[in-house]
Amino acid sequence: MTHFSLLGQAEVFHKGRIDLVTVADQESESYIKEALHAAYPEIGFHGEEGGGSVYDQGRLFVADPLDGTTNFVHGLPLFCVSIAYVVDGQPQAGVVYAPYFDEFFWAAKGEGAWHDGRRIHVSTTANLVDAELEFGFSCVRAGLKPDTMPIASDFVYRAQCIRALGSAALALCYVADGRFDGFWEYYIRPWDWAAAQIIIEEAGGKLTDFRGGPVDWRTGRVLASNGLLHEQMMAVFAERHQN
Ligand code: LIP
Repeated sequence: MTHFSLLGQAEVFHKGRIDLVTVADQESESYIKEALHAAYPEIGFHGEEGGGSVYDQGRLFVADPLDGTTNFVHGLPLFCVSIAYVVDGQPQAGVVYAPYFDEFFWAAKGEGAWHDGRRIHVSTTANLVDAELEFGFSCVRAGLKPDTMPIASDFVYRAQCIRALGSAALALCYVADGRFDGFWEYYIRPWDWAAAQIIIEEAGGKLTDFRGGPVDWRTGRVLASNGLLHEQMMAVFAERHQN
């Protein structure tokens, strides 16, 4: 297993009260942006640290240079780099790499989803009561207070268990390879889910908004599952979002 001397000792700045950025985020994004620009100068770039053009127009690379920054700062090894190639808001290819575990996930449209050279598939869990679900708290950073906790309490009594790992891109890849059965989050940004969307879809799962439609990248309501559980999870949201 790789040793990271930076893990837990990162140089940290605050983007907001609880929104952290480290030198590692910044250097990783500069490196990714420059390398992609050198190879594909005609393709735009949309990154967490430098922002960029809107998500749903033209050809873009969409990157989170360090997803799970708070984990990284606290010395938890659950973090990753996530890069998607997106055309008019539709992810065509995605890569997610978790350096501490040296795990590499990728997918491209029509070519399947892969984890370290092995084809991956979503789980076959068909009932919520047997499902392990993941969620996150992006809404807190955004200064919003949507139904995250009420929904979490709805799921905790219906699923086998719920978890909040702190790296959405990684957790979504865990849905793709069957470690998790489902995922939801309010106000999650495209760099957190774009690469994972194509990985989940190519693994046989679904990534939509809470009603089963395409995710609106501005509001970022993301529901992902193995497909079999999608209707059951949507029903839980429907109960809370009746109006
Ligand atoms: C974070 C995530 C986490 C989510 C956070 C945030 P960052 O990304 O992936 O799971 O809940 O709000 O978006 O800031 O570490 O790249």
